[in-house]
Amino acid sequence: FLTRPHELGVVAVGFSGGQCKPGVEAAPVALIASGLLEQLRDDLDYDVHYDNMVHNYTDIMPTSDSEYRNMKKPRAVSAVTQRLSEQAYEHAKQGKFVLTLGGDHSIAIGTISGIAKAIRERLEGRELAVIWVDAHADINTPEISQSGNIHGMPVAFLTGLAKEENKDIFGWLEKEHLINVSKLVYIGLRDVDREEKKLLREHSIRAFSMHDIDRHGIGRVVEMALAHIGNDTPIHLSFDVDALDPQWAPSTGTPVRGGLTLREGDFIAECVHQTGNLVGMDLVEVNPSLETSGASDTIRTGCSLVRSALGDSLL
Ligand code: Z70
Ligand code: MN
Ligand code: MN
Ligand code: MN
Repeated sequence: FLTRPHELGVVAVGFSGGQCKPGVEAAPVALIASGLLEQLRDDLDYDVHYDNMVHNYTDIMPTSDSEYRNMKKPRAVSAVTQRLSEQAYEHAKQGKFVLTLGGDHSIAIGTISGIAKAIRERLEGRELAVIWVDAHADINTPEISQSGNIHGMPVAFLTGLAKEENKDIFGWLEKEHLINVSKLVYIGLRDVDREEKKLLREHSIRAFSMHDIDRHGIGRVVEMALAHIGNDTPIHLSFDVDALDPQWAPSTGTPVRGGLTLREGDFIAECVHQTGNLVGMDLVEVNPSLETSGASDTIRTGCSLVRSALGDSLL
């Protein structure tokens, strides 16, 4: 009842302005060229609604974009995510599953805000839960960020921990776009900034690090994550490919050793699919121009994660 089961809206976002390494904007083309959408259509029977374009939003790029509150390219990231928010909202409002291929992780400001708003409208005020699978927490506020890169801040803006009045710099985010910190769960963390750890503690945010996965096993961790969210809650899966060990996903901007295996990543996605409550997914931070010898492996990994979240490999 949360989505029309086999209607899939795909948004390809060729955007890299949330961080400093070029190349991540080429991921959607690489993922699609490797046959991902045909697999979803032919093997998994989705009715794929895709506008056949990779959006780079050049028409709305600001001409000047100086740093603001320590954020790099704040106007560009704000404009892109605002437009993406509207695209995700349109798909989700029609009950389609929203699959977004990034791009860097700043784009989650757009996808999650749009889907959260559509879910509130469609399901009488219900709140969207988010499972954030990542080596990083991406919850820096502009002031505590060490890098100024907005891909390290999306969760802060989406939860309202970071706020800004200026409409051109995320001031377009309204209450209906935001998610509740109590409905946010992390899996895979292993490279979290000191000030981010403080925020996670202060707001009692449920987070499963690699240490927790080593201790309990991935099966128990996913069970606990889903129990925290609760039954009958619409779920968005925001999957940063750097959650996986560089062995499986070397071509990403910030690889961190000691990550998830491919099977652990797929297992998370499969279990979230099995709830029947998944309404959207982001796949982000695939950068085919880094570690070029591993680019095809990283793309394969990304495709596998998406297929798993959409119900592949379950008998
Ligand atoms: C750091 C920051 C980050 C991805 C790096 C890193 C954030 N916490 N996220 N790579 N995908 O810059 O805020
Ligand atoms: Mn259709
Ligand atoms: Mn990351
Ligand atoms: Mn991330």
